[in-house]
Amino acid sequence: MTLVMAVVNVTPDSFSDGGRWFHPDPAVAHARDLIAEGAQILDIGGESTRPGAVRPDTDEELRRVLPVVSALVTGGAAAGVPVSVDTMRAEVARATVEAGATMINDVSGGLADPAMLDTVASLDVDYVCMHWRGFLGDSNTDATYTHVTTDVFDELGARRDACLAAGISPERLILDPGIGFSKDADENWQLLADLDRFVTMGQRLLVGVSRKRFLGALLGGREPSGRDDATAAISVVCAQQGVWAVRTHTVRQHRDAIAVADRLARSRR
Ligand code: PMM
Repeated sequence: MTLVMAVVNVTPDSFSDGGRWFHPDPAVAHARDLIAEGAQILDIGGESTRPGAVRPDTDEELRRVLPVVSALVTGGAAAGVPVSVDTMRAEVARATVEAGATMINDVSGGLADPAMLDTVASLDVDYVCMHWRGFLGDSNTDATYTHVTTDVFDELGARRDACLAAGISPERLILDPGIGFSKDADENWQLLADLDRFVTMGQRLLVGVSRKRFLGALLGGREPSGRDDATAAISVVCAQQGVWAVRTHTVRQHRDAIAVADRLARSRR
């Protein structure tokens, strides 16, 4: 059954919940709430991927995420729920895995830090490799596609090969088409319509659409916090397509949506 990975952004500037959980204590309290709702993985992030966001330096990123990871794992607040860290930096990956994280979620698919793939291979933890064309808002980042699904499929396939060549085991590797990253609304919908192609790549698949801008556009410009029901509708689609996990800001409605999709699938069999 599709799992729910719940987002804990420890950033001052994330697009949908920026600043709310910036300090370790509220971030840990928020993580506890997400666990109480049924989160099956926690994803702790110290860097916003928002277009034009100023990157924290490595020390600042570590100051944000390490205390939260430690409180969750060593301090026991995660209550056994696996902790993932959303980072593009090998140094942050190493330090947080040493603090107990068991998954690294890299939105750059190893492209932002040349040391990332070797580091993850040596740490022997789960690794989310997302399709990425470059930093959002950077004029060098190419966001044009001939056919979005074919292009993302081919480029993600090349990153999968790079991960495997670096020694990351296929069982450890999770792929993500990177919805909303250098893709416009039509391209995001096309990728979601073609999820079955990504499932055939043979790796576990993660999809993150939670509260993203293309949902705001669909809903007449609604604010991020009003996009959770539409996100849950996509969780149903993901469950029906055999997606391994969805990355979301809330939990309960996604767990419920996935339970419905799963129950229906059992009656169809
Ligand atoms: N999206 C965001 C951040 N991290 N990680 C993965 N694997 N996939 C995503 O789609 C993804 C991600 C941006 O959303 P946020 O700022 O709300 O965390």
